[in-house]
Amino acid sequence: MGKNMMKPVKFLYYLWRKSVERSLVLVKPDGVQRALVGEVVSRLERRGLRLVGAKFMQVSRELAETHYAIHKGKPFYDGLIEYITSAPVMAMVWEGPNAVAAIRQTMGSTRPTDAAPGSLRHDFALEVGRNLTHASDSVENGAAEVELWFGKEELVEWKREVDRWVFEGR
Ligand code: IDP
Ligand code: MG
Repeated sequence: MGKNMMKPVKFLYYLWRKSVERSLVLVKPDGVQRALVGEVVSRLERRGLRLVGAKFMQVSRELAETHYAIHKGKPFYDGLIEYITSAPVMAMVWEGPNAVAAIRQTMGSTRPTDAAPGSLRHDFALEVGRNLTHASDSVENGAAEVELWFGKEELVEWKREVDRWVFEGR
C-alpha cells in the first residue's frame, strides 16, 4: 500500500475501533460465591459481545476506593467497600457495538426489585447491596475503568468468524 494511503486507512481503523465500546464487568463477591460466574459469562456471550480480558482476583482496598470514588460520602459507601473487598471477584472486559447500554440492560437496574424481568439482577438478586455485578455506566467510564483494572498486555484484540453476523457492517 502506498505511503499516502496509510493515513486515511489508519484514521478509518481508528473510527471503527472507536465505535466498538468497551465495558468493565465485575462478577462481585456474591456472584462468585453463588457460582454465577458462568451464568454472567454465558449471558454476555449469548448477547453477542466479545470478551477482551478476564482475571479472577482479590480486590485491594485501594482499588475499591478508586473504583468507587464517586460514591465516597454516601451512606452505603463503607458497606460497598467492605462488600467488594470481602472475597474474590471475576473482572472482565467485554466489547461490541453499544456494549455499554447492552451490558447494563443484561445486568438490570441497580436495585434488583426495579430490574427488568429476564435481567441478571431480576433473576438472581433481591438486595441492592448484593446485586451480583458491576458494569460501566458510560463509554467514557468504560474506557477509564478498563484502564484502571487492566494493563494493556492483559487485553486481547481478536476477531471472531461470527462477528459479521453480530456486528453490522464489520
Ligand atoms: P450500578 O452498580 O448499577 O452502577 P451505582 O449507583 O453506581 O450502581 O452503585 C454502585 C454499587 O453500590 C451498586 O451496584 C450497589 O452494589 C451499591 N449500592 C448502591 N446503592 C446502594 C444502597 O442504597 N445500599 C447499598 N448498596 C448500594
Ligand atoms: Mg455505577
